[in-house]
Amino acid sequence: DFSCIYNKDLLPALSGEDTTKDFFQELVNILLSYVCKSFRRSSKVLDFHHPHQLREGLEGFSLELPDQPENLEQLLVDCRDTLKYGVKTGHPRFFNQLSSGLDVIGLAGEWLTSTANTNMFTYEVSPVFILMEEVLLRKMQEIVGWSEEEGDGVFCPGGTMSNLYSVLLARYHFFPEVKTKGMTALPRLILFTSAHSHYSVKKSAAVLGIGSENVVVVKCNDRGKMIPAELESSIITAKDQGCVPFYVNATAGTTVYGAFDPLNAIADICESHGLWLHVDAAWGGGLLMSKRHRVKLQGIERAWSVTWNPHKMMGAPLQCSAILVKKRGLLKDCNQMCAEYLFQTDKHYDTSYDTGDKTIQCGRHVDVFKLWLMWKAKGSEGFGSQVNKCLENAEHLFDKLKQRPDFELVFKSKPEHSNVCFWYIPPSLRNMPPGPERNRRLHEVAPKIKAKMMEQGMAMIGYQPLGDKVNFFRCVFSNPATQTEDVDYLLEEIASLGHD
Ligand code: ABU
Repeated sequence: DFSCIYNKDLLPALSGEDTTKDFFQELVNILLSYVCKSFRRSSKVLDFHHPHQLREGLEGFSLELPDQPENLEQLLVDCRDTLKYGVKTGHPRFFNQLSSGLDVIGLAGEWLTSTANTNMFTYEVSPVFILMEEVLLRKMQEIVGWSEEEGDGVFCPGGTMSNLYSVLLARYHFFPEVKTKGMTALPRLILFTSAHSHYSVKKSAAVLGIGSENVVVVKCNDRGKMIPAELESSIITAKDQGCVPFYVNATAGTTVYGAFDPLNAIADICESHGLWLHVDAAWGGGLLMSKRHRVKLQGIERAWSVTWNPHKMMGAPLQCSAILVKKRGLLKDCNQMCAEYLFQTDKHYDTSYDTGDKTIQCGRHVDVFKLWLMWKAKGSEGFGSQVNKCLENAEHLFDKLKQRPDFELVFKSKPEHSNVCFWYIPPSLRNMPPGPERNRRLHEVAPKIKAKMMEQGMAMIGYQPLGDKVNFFRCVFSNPATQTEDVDYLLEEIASLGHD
């Protein structure tokens, strides 16, 4: 019973050691119980409440901050409630996001990371983690296919930041004067990305002062892949207009369709026009770990930079995202500010390991330890099997959908990644001819089913419209806990919630 014990009784209080151990023991019990529940199919994925309900406080769970300290018993109750009203993203029936799953070793790594509570900017405060980052980046560069003489990189907070780095570095590579003189010293720059690519490319252009209107959106085929001929003609048009193309983003695993752009054809165009090629493999990068599927990223070795998020397909706990850069030294030249209070050059060790000055952050979270530990636990081959299993689940879903008259696939070909996109067609729409009225009604189906599904809490899946396609479900698999029985369950759940 911790009802008479307070924060002041824990370490660093004198004789606080036993109380601290007891408190942590209790907390670990709460966390372990949550971990076990996350894998149990009989438990809910979520216990949904509207924001105003949670804000007002549920069953004594108050978000308000007190003036006087509360006892540790209350804090443990708060910890339990925080997990209770959250979403179990490790549940085998959570299909909502590209990042899902609860990797036990990864979680252990995250716990250790928080315990160490250090900063990735200098070797002097993070000696082991800095070297682990170097080892991981080298391994990932090798898997991408770069030579030993090439390659640099950092782990940063998510794929959007990784993509932002790529635009920043490309601009600096061609126009180093931008670092001191700013955009006024530069011509009108243009970058290219496909219609199915992630919105972070446009966001990067906006953040970096290039302007989102200077991002040319290249057409895709029906499958969501960039059409190389369209890219080439867009580049020529931009040049004819007096603009300066400098950067092309190709996507390896688009967010919604899971499509892979034809990297070699795009690399040929970039080479002939002298443009920086970035490959956004935030989602698809994990397939490089699979002997069976890595062929889908053929040509990635020709990229100048690569985004790869191990927190997606490799199941590392959030966050874990790398920007890999082929040209060594560029990150440092582009971002270095030489703050003397932190990056002294007269330290007694090799200060090239003070990697913080390569980044656009100052303080940087340790994102590497959990991935390093997972890699030790699974080996590269273990990651490969994990990826294969997720894609097998996607194929199972695809096969089931093909057989069922109450569902319709958004595209008929086999999924390349683990994304499967489909509509549920309620009985009232099944015999309706295609046209605006059917589209209007079909557009309302997925949000209604999802709302009911969230209220019931037994599964979770995302939906979106895309181009001329009205709202459809996107099921993605990145959780190794998911089995084909969960896929079958999902279809039955959608059909029963959506039946009118
Ligand atoms: N950064 C893309 C993540 C999107 C998703 O999980 O659906």
